[in-house]
Amino acid sequence: MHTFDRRHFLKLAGLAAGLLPIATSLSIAQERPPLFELPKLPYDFDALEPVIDKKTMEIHYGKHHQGYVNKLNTALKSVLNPGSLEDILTDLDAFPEDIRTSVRNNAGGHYNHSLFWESMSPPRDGKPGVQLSSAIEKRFGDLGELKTRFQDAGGGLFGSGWVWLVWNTEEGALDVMTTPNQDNPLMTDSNLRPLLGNDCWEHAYYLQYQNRRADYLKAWWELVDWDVVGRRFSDAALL
Ligand code: MN3
Repeated sequence: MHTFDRRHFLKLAGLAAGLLPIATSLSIAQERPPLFELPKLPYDFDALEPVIDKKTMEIHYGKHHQGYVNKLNTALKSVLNPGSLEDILTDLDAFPEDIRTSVRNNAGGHYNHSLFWESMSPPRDGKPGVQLSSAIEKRFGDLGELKTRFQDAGGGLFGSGWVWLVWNTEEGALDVMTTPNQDNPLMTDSNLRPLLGNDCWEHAYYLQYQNRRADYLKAWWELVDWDVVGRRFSDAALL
């Protein structure tokens, strides 16, 4: 047994308990408090107006994000120790096939939206700090070019998904990328650290912008909290 990764062993043990008719083991998993909870929104529902309207925020946070959290907890109900959200996202193959898709979609949805809310603050024309600006200039030339690439990538994404600014730890460089559905960069490549992401699902903008995703992507920069993005950059780049 010492050759097992501890977390994998606990997962397997939890699943075995969930499959066997052992009341005590089952009740532990079923009666524990929720593994994951909706994080508190760091501002009021109307705080992001006029860029994102109050009704969109109420539904997006209260219905969509809450839905991902609830479904994630349900999917993991028979897993005793799934680890942190990051652990889950970077090791999806550790979960059995019958729950893997649900874990992927809902853990991704919970992670992406948590990062998304924290990336925004009431409209103000903020700017990246010195170190992040330097990395942006090195990779994109200037902030305007980063914004253009980010908007083009998000606008060109077919169907639902996310557009990201990431730090590649191996290359020591920033990049812009998209992911489908509720996937995120952590799932794509272990070298990638998401610094900023924008939600390109229609539920993020349709009430206010209808089919004009490009207008939403362009207006959204006013909300970006560059202090938060800068701290993520410092952590990811080990500055
Ligand atoms: Mn969303």
